[in-house]
Amino acid sequence: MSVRGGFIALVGRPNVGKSTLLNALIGSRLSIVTPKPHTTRQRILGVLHLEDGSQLAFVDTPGLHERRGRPLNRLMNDAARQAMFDADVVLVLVDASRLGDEDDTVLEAAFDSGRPVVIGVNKTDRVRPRDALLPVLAALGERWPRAAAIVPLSARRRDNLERLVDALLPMVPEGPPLFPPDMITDRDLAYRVAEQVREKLMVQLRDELPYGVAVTVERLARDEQGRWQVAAAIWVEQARHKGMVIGRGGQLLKTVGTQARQGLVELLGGPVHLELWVQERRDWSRDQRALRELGYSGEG
Ligand SMILES: Nc1nc2c(ncn2[C@@H]2O[C@H](COP(=O)(O)OP(=O)(O)OP(=O)(O)O)[C@@H](O)[C@H]2O)c(=O)[nH]1
Ligand SMILES: [Mg+2]
Repeated sequence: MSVRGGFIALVGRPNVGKSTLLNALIGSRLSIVTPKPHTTRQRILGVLHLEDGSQLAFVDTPGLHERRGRPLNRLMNDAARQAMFDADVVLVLVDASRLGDEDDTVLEAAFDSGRPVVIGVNKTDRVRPRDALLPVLAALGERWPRAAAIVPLSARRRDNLERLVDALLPMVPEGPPLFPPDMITDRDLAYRVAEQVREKLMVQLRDELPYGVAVTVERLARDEQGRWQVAAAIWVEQARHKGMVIGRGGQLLKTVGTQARQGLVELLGGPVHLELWVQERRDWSRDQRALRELGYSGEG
């Protein structure tokens, strides 16, 4: 059998489970996941190595959305659109329990890219009774006859992922390996550390605040005892947001620190000392220069 390799853009409206699916496919918590929409801000690669040496490189992207205005939102949409153009196959993920107009917008954009499109129908575990899934799949098939495949699945339960991989593999080109055998992502440790902290912040913060925080890693090193020394800055858009991140008596930041440290012990594979502080960078999500300096460069 021939060895294959290619890129699969994982796109969909916010919150459908793209990052959960990436992590489930690769078997590692590469991309952060929260119950809130707009969690992923930049693309991240996850390489699936198959037994015969074939490689499927999945590109998780920010949820495509209509929310315009802030340059950060534009960067997020651009990252998702660019990933489609760079891919061999576009995998559009939808939520089986909540299909809507926003999915149509994403599917239209996916077909416009000219790439073959596979529709992944996620969160099937939420559909009750189970038979109720059949009309959903039939309606999708009727509305999008150009889809190369429609695969029901549950990323959370890892249901039907083999069938998804079986559908995608023949759609990528034959050829020599694209990545070294031990490479599973293109993002470095500092990026993943910052994202780990942002994940816990997003979960803890209320209202609009989760969308106005950024995290940068200022120190990431191992001391002589083999303990990781991590220091990270949390950036807010307004001075008054500082207190909201810190919380009454420092409680919120403390909770974030405890949870992030636990995540980092798993990620870094050893004891971690974590230091966090909060700084203001006024209106950073609307400011091109600030976006660049906080790591949100044009290449998304
Ligand atoms: N019940 C159920 N929940 C799921 C499934 N997959 C993901 N979720 C949940 O859906 C929520 C959003 O998941 P994410 O993976 O962050 O979604 P996303 O599409 O990456 O979201 P954005 O990055 O914001 O665009 C989380 O609470 C997940 O646990 C699934 O198969 N079943
Ligand atoms: Mg995501």
